[in-house]
Amino acid sequence: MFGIEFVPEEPAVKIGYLAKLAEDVGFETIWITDHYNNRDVYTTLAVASLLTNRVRLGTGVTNPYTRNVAVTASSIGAINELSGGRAILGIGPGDKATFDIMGIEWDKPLTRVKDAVSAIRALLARERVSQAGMKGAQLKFNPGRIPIYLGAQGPKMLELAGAVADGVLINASHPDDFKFAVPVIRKGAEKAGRSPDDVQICAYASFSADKDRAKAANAAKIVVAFIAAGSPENVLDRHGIALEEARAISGSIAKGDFKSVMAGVTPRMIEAFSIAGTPEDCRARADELLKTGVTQIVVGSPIGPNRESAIKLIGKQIIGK
Ligand code: F42
Repeated sequence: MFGIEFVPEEPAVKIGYLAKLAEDVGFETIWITDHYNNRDVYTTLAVASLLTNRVRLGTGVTNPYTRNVAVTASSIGAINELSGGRAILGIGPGDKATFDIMGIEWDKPLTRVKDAVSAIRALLARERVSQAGMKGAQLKFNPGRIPIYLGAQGPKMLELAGAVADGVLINASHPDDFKFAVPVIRKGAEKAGRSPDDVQICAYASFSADKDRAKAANAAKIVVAFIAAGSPENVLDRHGIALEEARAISGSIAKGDFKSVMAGVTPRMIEAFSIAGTPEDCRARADELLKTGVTQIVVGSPIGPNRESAIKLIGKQIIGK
């Protein structure tokens, strides 16, 4: 099964148009990212809801710091109503760098996400909620059933996802990352007395497809550079990437020297941190991921050197195969 990520860096109507295109070519879920400096995630989901008929639509992912959880329950409930029951709530600890700029303290992210999921589930069930700092909050409308997915990377967050979520969105593209993550999620589910098969596992991957392999790889470079620069040492080790190579890219990003950033991205980094290549290459990688226990491949930025033709190409030659 395939999903696709859109970043609301463009007007909601444009994303809605792309969401419809993605639906028409066979994608099953549309995920919209949430960062305060882009367009609002729920406005974008509302437009995408009205322009599509079948796809599921999710926040990919929101967080409990920039939005009060009662407001989140109300917002995703409204999207569920508008879309005829197609909403999914994706929630994670959020992006520390943007919180620092907003003056928001990132205290106890694991605990915060755990409490948020529990409170949102109760709110969506129309209970009166006195947890996660609330004092008797209750929705005045019936939002319907909404699955909750966690955005997770670290082992404790992955285990929590296994214990409490309907699914997990993992920012990774390589089978080795899932060989690590899937057993942790399954252990979390088993410890909580759930069936591990009840947790959907989504590879939220940097993806770039084109008939020309070199063009596809080149389009992925800038996204891969940021992933390499932000990866912890154990993840770099897992993929045989030297810490100095990744640090050199971070240094070039900090200086705004994008020529050096691009020059610093190695073929091994592209292999580790993206699914990039011809439709056949991408399909082969998708099949490898599905074998590790992944249930959904989320096609993330850049999608391809030319986004619209890449969406059509992926529909025809990757999803359709
Ligand atoms: N972030 C956004 O802000 N917007 C997005 O649109 C977005 C999309 C997205 C999609 C998929 C995905 O996987 C991640 C995405 N993210 C997005 C990033 C996400 O919000 C997180 O930043 C990212 O997933 C990293 O989170 P993590 O799973 O690595 O969790 C962090 C908090 C971590 O350090 N986890 C540790 C772990 O092992 O899992 C545990 C830390 C811990 O235990 N902390 C204790 C606690 O109680 O929280 C406190 C410890 C202490 O000493 O205080």
